[in-house]
Amino acid sequence: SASSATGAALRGLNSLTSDDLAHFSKILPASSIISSLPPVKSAVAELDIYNDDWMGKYHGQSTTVLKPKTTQQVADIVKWCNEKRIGLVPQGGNTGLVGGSIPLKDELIISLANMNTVRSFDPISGILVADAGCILQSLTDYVAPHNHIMPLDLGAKGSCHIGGNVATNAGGLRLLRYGSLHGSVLGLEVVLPDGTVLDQLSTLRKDNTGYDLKQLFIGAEGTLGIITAVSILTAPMPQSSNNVILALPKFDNVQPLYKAVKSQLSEILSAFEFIDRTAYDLAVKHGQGRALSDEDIEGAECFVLVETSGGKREHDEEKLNSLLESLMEADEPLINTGVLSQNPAQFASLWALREGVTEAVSKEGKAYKYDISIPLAKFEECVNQTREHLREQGVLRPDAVTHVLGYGHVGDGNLHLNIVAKEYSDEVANALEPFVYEMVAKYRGSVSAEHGIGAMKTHALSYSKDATSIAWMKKLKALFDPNGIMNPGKVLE
Ligand code: FAD
Ligand code: 2HG
Ligand code: ZN
Repeated sequence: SASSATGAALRGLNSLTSDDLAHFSKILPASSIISSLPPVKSAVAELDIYNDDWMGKYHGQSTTVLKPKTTQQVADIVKWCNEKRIGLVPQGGNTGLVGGSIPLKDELIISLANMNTVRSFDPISGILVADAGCILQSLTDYVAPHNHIMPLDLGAKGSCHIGGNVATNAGGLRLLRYGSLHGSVLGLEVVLPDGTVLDQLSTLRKDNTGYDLKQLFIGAEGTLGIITAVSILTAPMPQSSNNVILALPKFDNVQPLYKAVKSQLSEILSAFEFIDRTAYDLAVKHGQGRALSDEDIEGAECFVLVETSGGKREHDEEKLNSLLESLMEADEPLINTGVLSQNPAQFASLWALREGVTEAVSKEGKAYKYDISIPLAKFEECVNQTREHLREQGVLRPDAVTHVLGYGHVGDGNLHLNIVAKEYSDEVANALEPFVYEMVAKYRGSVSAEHGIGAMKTHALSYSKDATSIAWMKKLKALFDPNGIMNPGKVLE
């Protein structure tokens, strides 16, 4: 059960005491400590922001949040925690969707929010070195005047930290074009569980000097160390960007459409994102982007957002227009219509329809989120099978599950299966699991495409990873963190 898993993860760890607080007060100024314990006893209500996750699904009981400003302060805190066997949770923007950033019980929260300075930027190479607590949007704003963009983009950009992005190996909306963080992150600075600082903050594109240790921390979700700085390759800003929303009469057209779009747009294709009709309707209902006209959405079963980014406006528009023409003029058109953005406001509005689904779902109710990799051909089947299964289980009803929807990153084979309920309840959870994980395993898919394992899926890891892999993950964890203080109970049980 969940509580026995929590018990096992926290075994041998100690709760914070006033002695610990007194020690932290020597490392940090009072303004960087939020605690309900004496001698600090500060704004206790403020603790909730750090104890509750973005979805309102996970709730910790931490008594204390520390907000260091320097790597040395992080190192001093971690060293103490290791000696005193105090569990700690690194926290970035707290936008994670798998409960990884929230303590299981009363572990110490270390927020990176005050480590938010850009350390360097080279406009020639595009290499940016920044503190882990820099907000993704602020880094985008920082490199923009130098005609560069961040290699990743996601709906949480206004709150998530670059350190959190790296810790979760966030995918997002640009992965199709710029690849994963395993490629674009060039270096990391990490405070290891014993308080040692691992300085791998390289700014080299090429560096084959043995084991690439930094890769271990990308996607480790704070279980192997605290990332304090990131060196990342940014991309030249495209000179021209366009987007279009395509309305499809049926899901079966998505695959041939993807093939046609890839071959015709070729090097200027920068995103190919999918939302089903339920996702679209929820986005519109909750004011994410402007609704398309009734005529444009008539008979549409799902939608695809295509973005192009290139070097020359006329060239890109010509390609996009001839793509649309060829799609519409085919004997059996793959699309009903295409709505092309005509100006920056429309460009943003079309994106909002896709990017805003998560926000819309959270306004509609309580979300169960399954972030899965499965063959593209199975996207619709998975959503429909889940809905059918919930109907059979008797939970598809106005006071339980209200919506089952699918959207995601087609090019990456990543479906976001969301189930919206009135409340989080055991009844709904038991109807969903292990059903969803068994479905994913049947397709040899992944139970986590991009959001991570966190606290949500530790028990589900074995659906996607074999016993040998999990055993080696555990050995690595024990090697780095023999006392199990670093984000206990996350990723591994
Ligand atoms: P947090 O939520 O604070 O933490 C996430 C995990 O990383 C936790 O386990 C935490 O302990 C660890 N962590 C945080 N900072 C550090 C650090 N400095 N060192 C070590 N460990 C650390 N995810 C995607 O992959 N693609 C998307 O498209 C996407 N879209 C989203 C849209 C919305 C509206 C929301 C709310 C979330 C979305 N997410 C997406 C999920 C989430 O935003 C990402 O996982 C993000 O990268 C988390 O960053 P954060 O700073 O908020 O981390
Ligand atoms: C997205 O692609 C995010 O919009 C969030 O990864 C998905 O909320 C979700 O399930
Ligand atoms: Zn996503």
